[in-house]
Amino acid sequence: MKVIRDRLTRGEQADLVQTVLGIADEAPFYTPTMRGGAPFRVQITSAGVVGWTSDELGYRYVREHPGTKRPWPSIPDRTADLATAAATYAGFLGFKPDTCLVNLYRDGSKRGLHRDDDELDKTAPIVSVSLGDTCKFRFGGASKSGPFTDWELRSGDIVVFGGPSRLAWHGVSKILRGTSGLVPGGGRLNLTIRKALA
Ligand code: MD3
Ligand code: FE
Repeated sequence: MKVIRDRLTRGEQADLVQTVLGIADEAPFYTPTMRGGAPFRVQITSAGVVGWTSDELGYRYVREHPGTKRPWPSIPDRTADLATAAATYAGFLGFKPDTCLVNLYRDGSKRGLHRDDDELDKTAPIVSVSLGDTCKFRFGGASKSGPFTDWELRSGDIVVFGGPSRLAWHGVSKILRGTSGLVPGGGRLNLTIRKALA
């Protein structure tokens, strides 16, 4: 795990929020559910060849937005290039993402402890970009029961998870409300840029 603090200026962050809102115009945010029907506390959408989703069939990547049934919008070139540059900086050469999951955390949203295990190519890193309100991020290792380290991820930070950290347990325990006015309507946006297909 490599944390790149303040990777984006405030202006670049604002531009990226507009980019995300453009994605959401074509592929609206929606609330996924667990297999048993319980809703996530996070809203999601995606860009790319495939997008991550969860419903009664479980977690998986799909080629169409579950609501609109249309293909996901492409990953904007500048977003893909930003992720490739961050991966390179962290030592992962040749990262070519095929999906960008966008998580929207409003007041009180969290994301329970989980591992990202649905991607076919586990040798590729995952690049995470934080925008808007600060969050408390909990990062562990191979065991769901810890030990953990707690991090604050702030707007403009980029984190690269690769190698041994790629399958680590992690979650978002809290959003610190009102720490940034960047996201219209408040809260936090997180982009996770991945290679899902082989
Ligand atoms: C560590 N998102 O979308 S980003 C997720 O802030 C997710 O929205 C959180 O966990 C968020 O799956 C955390 C940081 C992150 C993303 C992917 C990881 C950490 C990771 C994959 C492996 C290990
Ligand atoms: Fe995750």
